[in-house]
Amino acid sequence: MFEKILIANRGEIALRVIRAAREMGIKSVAVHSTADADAMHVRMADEAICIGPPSSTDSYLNVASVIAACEVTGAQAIHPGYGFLSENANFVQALEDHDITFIGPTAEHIRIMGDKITAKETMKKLGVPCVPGSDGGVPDYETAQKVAADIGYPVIIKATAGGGGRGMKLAKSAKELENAFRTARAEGKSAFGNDEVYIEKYLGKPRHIEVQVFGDGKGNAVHLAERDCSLQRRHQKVFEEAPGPAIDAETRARIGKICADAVANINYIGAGTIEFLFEDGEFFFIEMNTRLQVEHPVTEGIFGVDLVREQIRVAEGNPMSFTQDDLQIHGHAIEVRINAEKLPNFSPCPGKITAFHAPGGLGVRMDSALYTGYSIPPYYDSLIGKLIVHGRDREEALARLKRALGELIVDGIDTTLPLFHALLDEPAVQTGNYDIHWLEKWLETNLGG
Ligand code: MV4
Repeated sequence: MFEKILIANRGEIALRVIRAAREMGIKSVAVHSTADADAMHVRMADEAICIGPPSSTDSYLNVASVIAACEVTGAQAIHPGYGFLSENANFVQALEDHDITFIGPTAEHIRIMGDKITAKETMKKLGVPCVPGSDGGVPDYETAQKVAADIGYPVIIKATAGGGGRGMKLAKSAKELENAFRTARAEGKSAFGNDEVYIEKYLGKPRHIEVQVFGDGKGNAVHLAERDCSLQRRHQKVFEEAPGPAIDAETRARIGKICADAVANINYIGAGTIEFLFEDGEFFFIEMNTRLQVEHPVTEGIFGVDLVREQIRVAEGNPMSFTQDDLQIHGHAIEVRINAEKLPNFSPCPGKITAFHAPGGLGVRMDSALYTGYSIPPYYDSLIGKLIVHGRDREEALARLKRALGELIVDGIDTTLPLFHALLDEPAVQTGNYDIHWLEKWLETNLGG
């Protein structure tokens, strides 16, 4: 059992991990940059240690500093949260060399899923349905022409080192292919130092459906249903819900089992998310995330489980505390991400919080590291809180969300709060009838941003 763990992160996710650790009787160590000396995670942890200057590269992303903090404080394990070092295979490998446990998957699994071609090949072999496309990398434009003609237009060219929407180019017809192919390559090269690309059939109006999986690293794994995260802007999710309004129980059980079996097969350990595009009743694998995700609370809401506690348990070598049969869905959960951004352009809006009040009451959870008097530093991402609601059904969850949004007070800065009041009045949001392009089209019509 761990006595002390270090959290290599900041903000609401650092609090999330500290809370789970405290409930388990585990001491927590916060790390922080000089810009975060007054941050809530520093106050809430049992110990805190400064690891560098404001820039993430020199602090939260600095492997040597994080490891040194672990050695100085005697923490036995590191929880990476999301972002920062959470999917960095070299970091995980370095921890092994220092006998520090990484609370997350192995370096090997992170590496496999980080390379999108290898991830897709692996998933295909494991029986997970994938988007039709090239078998592996496409070495040159001549091959690209053959592959694209074979699949049929439109096609999308993706950088193997990309992901999350980076390094993708659409070719609607053969005359757009050369430019798309060369641009995707160049972007892969400059952004990730890897110019390998692959080609897929382009799906025009899919939903983003992601299946939560969890493994014990010993060949046992479960799924915790899916989240619909289709409401995104520039590949940033803004509204997520579970279960997916377009997925019926039979479909859920079928894709869930495929995903759980796949990760059991590779002895996956910890939390993972298998991302799909879902169109016309069919699932197409696109990527796997080997971390706990921002939107994990909606899954926790409908299953009543603590995913961070489970991550810590399996990292200690314990079994998961539930089996697939123990996992039953109760009701519906929705999360909205509140950012320190000014509408209509979503421009970052750091500054001093003159008043903060979190909503409460039945079925309401607010994960935020804000407090009245706190100054949001300009160096990190703009997420300032996640409001998560749970109801007996989707309708109740929506009504609760509207009520809770009305209680939230964040004074002193601009936030994306007004966006959610407007979205909740939209029939498409009320009925769950949206795809991955709905939000951007809506923003264009309604905000002109
Ligand atoms: C696609 C696609 C259409 N067809 N792949 C964007 C993020 C990355 N995870 C995958 N992405 C896409 N891949 C094929 N074959 C459309 C997208 C996409 C998207 C996916 C999920 C959520 C929002 C999106 C917004 C634009 C494009």
